[in-house]
Amino acid sequence: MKGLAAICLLLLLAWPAAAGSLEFAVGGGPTAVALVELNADVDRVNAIIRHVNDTLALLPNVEGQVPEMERLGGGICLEAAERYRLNEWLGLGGKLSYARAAGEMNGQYLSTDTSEISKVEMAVDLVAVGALLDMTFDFLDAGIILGGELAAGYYFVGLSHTSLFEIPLEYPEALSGLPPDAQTQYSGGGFGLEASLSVSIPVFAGFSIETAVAYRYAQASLADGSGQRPDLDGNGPVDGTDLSGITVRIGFSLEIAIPGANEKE
Ligand SMILES: [Ca+2]
Repeated sequence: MKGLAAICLLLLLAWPAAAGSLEFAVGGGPTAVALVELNADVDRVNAIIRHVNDTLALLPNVEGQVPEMERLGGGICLEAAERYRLNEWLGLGGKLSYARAAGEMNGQYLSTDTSEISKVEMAVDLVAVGALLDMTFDFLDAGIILGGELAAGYYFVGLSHTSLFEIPLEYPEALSGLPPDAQTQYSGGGFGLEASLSVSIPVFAGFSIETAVAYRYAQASLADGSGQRPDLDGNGPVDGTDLSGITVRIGFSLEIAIPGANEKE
């Protein structure tokens, strides 16, 4: 972090002397988000569902099976960047990114004697918005351009969690440790780093199509209005929210020469 800040400062000091242009870039694509601890909760929720399903399947007066919860982690990421091109090789700027990962499950059991319905539902929706400073560098121009990017900044995270676990009265024993009924919003965030490799294909002067693979390392901490951390399974709150993962993105960039600055090339 400190090293990157020092480099950014040096580049800023060099800024007035440099020839340049402005670059705008937008892109998007699939992203994987680790969410290790939340997924451990999801696994335990699924273990409870399997246990309840198996137990109720043996009872003649209860019908229905509840599906397992989707694991969290696959989603989409969108981003928009604006950079100052110091020269042909180096750009410096900032970007905003938006990533979302969600999972849900719902099902029900029917008690055939009483027509009572017991609902089991869960939905988790995570949105992360990153505000990052970034540095791009092109290291090979052979018609197509190979480049890289380093970025550092803060991710703002919102997580909504709804959960309902109704167990039919016919269930043979008292069932403890059920996921808590919830309708909770968590928010928070954390610092992160991103590194990517890209391939740009110039389409016409100043306009390129770019595809990139990026790795993000970020750890966020989340809490609800009363300071409670997320707990999907009722087995204790998670310590952190691991936003790390890989994004594959495709997009385009537009480069505009700044009037008065020396022409690039
Ligand atoms: Ca938990």
